[in-house]
Amino acid sequence: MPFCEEIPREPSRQKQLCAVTVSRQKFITQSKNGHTGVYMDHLEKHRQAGEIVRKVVEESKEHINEGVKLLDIATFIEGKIAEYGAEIAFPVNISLNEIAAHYTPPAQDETVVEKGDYVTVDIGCHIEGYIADTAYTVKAGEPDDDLIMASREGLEAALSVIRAGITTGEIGKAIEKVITAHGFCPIENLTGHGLSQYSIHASPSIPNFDDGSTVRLREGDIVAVEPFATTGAGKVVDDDKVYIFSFVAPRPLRLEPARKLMYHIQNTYPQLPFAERWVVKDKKGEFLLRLLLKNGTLFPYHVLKEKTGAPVTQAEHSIIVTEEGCEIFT
Ligand SMILES: [Co+2]
Repeated sequence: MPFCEEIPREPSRQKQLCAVTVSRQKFITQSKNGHTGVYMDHLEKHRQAGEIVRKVVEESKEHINEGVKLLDIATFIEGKIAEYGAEIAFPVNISLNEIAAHYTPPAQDETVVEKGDYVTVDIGCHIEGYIADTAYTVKAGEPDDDLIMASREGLEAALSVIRAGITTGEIGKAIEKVITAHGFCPIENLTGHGLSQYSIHASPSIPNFDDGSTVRLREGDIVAVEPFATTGAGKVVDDDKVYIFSFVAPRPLRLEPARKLMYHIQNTYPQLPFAERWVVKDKKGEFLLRLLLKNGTLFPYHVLKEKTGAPVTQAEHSIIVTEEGCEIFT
């Protein structure tokens, strides 16, 4: 699931960024002493999550056909994650055509896939907070086309240049080169991101074009790389609709049922994003959820659509940066 650069990071997220630095230091100290046990255990959990998400990706592809409801695809994917013994890291994003990300069907969604739709599926699962994040696009009822190949080859190009010491700007350059060679634009305000325990949007950001960034990847960094390609202008904008939220902090609420919902969310989804349909099933519930959004209890992940309404495709893998290259674990 991408990070949208125009979304400001609220304080709770900044705190999580500090945790990344801490775990990195731990890695460095421990590897110098030859005691990588604790950290390797974390990598093992990322890998386990990766293995599960890989299986879910393969099985979900067969499930995406014309006439199938987005809601059924979402239920299938989220059900499989649980069945294979992982937890959901974020609501499965199922984005059609000009929608780039952050769409997940609400409880009453009747939308069905139509022939020729670009269907972008972004899936994340975790083992004890260690996340695997991956995405793909298919064209319903049709073979993969050039726009799908552009984001996929952009991802391959990025993964082929990544190693410890590379700047994130150089990664973006590799992605941009491939996508523009296809005659398309990368989405400039969506980025890949670091993954830390129970945090899907940790530093560093991985741009999808050469933004000149001189931030360098380090051995042991865990990042999700996710190029987006479009026939449009290469920028996404917020739609009014929001179906994915995350908990920020408890706030005063007068309405008893709204307070109950707030405590339920705080207890069940204290860190990772959740879907509207996981917590409310009807209009009354939706109203309560909007109250929580308005008073700052929740952070909204707005549906992101391409500025000009042009179709978008995505490809994503999560990796561990190594001295010589990277290990793809999704
Ligand atoms: Co992601």
